[in-house]
Amino acid sequence: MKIEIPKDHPRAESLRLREKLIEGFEAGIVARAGLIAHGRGEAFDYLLGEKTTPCAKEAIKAAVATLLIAKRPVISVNGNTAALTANHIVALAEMTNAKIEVNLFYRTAEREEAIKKLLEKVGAKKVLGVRKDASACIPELGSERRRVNPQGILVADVVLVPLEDGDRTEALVKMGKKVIAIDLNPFSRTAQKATITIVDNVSRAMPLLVQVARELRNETPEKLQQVIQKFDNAQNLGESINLIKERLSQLAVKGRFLDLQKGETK
Ligand code: PTJ
Repeated sequence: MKIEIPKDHPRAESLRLREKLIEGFEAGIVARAGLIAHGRGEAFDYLLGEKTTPCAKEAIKAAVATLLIAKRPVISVNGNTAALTANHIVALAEMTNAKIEVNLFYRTAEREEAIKKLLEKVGAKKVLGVRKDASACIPELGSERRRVNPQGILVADVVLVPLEDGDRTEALVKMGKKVIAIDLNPFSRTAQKATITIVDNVSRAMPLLVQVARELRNETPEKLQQVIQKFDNAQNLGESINLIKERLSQLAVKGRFLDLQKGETK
């Protein structure tokens, strides 16, 4: 059943994302657990104010510089990310010369194919990681995420992992790769273990990554290195956590709750 979301509904955007995920689930793209994972993300998004924070913007800039400087960048795609932002995955891959690889925790041949088809429909020329194409293995990883393409994630120097579970991030970092994670939960293992963590909703972060890639793509490698060197992931994560802490303190002040929802934080 598809519902009509009133444009003036105070939570219209959040409802629209839910509908996208439900449609993705019905189309065989999103895993059942993906709907639950989105709920956890929503809770953190609520605490962050449901907008891209200044520290997320900084992380996005460092992430783009890292992707542009990479020799073998790969964007790893799971069910939720495909359902929420397929066209931006393709645009970012084009802009940064990255490969696109399907990598699923709840891997089935049907879901791999459905995600590949969706990405191709929005312009992807090549999608790695489907069926026998994922013939290599990430060492020390038990889950289905260990299956990777020998010319893709296995040999990548930079991997963008929007919406992830922590094991693989840790394993990829151990293999010497730079991992860029997008995760609304700054406390998650993924967020804590990644090289660069973008604490934002993938539905907002992906279009911004594309926009910043358009801005930075003609910069010199020296300038891109400067952007990367200026960025400190631990400090940036700390800032996201502090932001949540401050918002919670403000929310606890009587009468401020609705003002904060409108974004009036002063
Ligand atoms: O498509 P598959 O088979 O690879 O499965 C994907 C899921 C998401 C089910 C799988 O990776 C999983 O179980 O993930 P976790 O361990 O629940 O972690 C998901 C993380 O993403 C959590 O920390 C959430 O807070 C965060 N998250 C959820 N929705 C969003 C998000 N972060 C950014 N944007 C979102 N929209």
